[in-house]
Amino acid sequence: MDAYERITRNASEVITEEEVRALAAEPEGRRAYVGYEPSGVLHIGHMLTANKLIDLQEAGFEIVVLLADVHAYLNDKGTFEEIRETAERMKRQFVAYGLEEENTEFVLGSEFQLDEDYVLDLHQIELSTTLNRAQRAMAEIQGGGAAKVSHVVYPLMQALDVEYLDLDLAVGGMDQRKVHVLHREVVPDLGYEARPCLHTPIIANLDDGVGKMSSSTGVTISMEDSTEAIEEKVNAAYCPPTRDPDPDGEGNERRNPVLEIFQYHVFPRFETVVVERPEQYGGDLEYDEYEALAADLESGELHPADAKGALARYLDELVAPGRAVLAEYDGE
Ligand code: IYR
Repeated sequence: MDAYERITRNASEVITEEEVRALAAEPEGRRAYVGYEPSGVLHIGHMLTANKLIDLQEAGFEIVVLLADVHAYLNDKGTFEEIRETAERMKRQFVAYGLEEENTEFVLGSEFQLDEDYVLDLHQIELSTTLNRAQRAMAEIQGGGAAKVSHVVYPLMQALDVEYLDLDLAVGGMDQRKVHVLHREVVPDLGYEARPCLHTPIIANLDDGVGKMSSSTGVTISMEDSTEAIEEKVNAAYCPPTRDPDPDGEGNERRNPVLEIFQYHVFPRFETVVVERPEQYGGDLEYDEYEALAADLESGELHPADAKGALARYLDELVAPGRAVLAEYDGE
């Protein structure tokens, strides 16, 4: 796999391909980041962008993880003290998940977002951005309730972070794309260069394959889950024997979340995937790539129940180190 393929594998979108190709041509020492609002427990959404950071690390990039404490505060996620404490917990789970501490720079937003230069740049963007534009950028990020002034400041700060952290690439889920596009439009007016962006997919809801899996609205997998909880959730998941359960759905409304998790979580982290089966049902199956597993599910060679058994096992392996970190906090 060449650097460009590794950097962009499993991505939903890159802006722009030409700019990302230029980075891939000389990846050593380039800096890429994802920002996260600190939350006590990592879930499968955090793990998906973290997989991309691991790809980038393998391609030679330096990785910055922004623990966006000020952003979480503006998005009404608690008091500043609570958020700070959660940030440390989140950092330890990322390290347990596989982002090596010595190769990853963890930065708190408050370390630079309260500096005079940053705040004055922020006010300049506020002057040139309409309320409507900022609100649209936040549509998929904002928590429930009426929009507050804080919610329109939030995306403008995110647009500035890329410059202040001296980054070459901004990474995020597809829910971040409007903020990243805003960044590309507004920072040139401040004399800064707009940076390329890469967006990862959002996995479908586990129980029905519709919409997006989210900790706030439905079943999700998180580092808090026990082995049994993971088995239960995966066994109850929607998994028809097809990649495309809704061929007529506009924008593919109903999807197969079990296959998506194999594609975006399991295959990027494990060289071979073994589906255990009793001899009487044909014995174990082994896969080196997602496509082969998906094809077997579609042909009937691989039964959804067996696929789910394997998925639960691999997810449990991915979650186990973070679960151990959380257990330490519980023991305190
Ligand atoms: N908006 C993100 C958090 C965030 C991301 C980046 I990239 C920043 O520069 C700042 C904040 C979220 O929804 O979690």
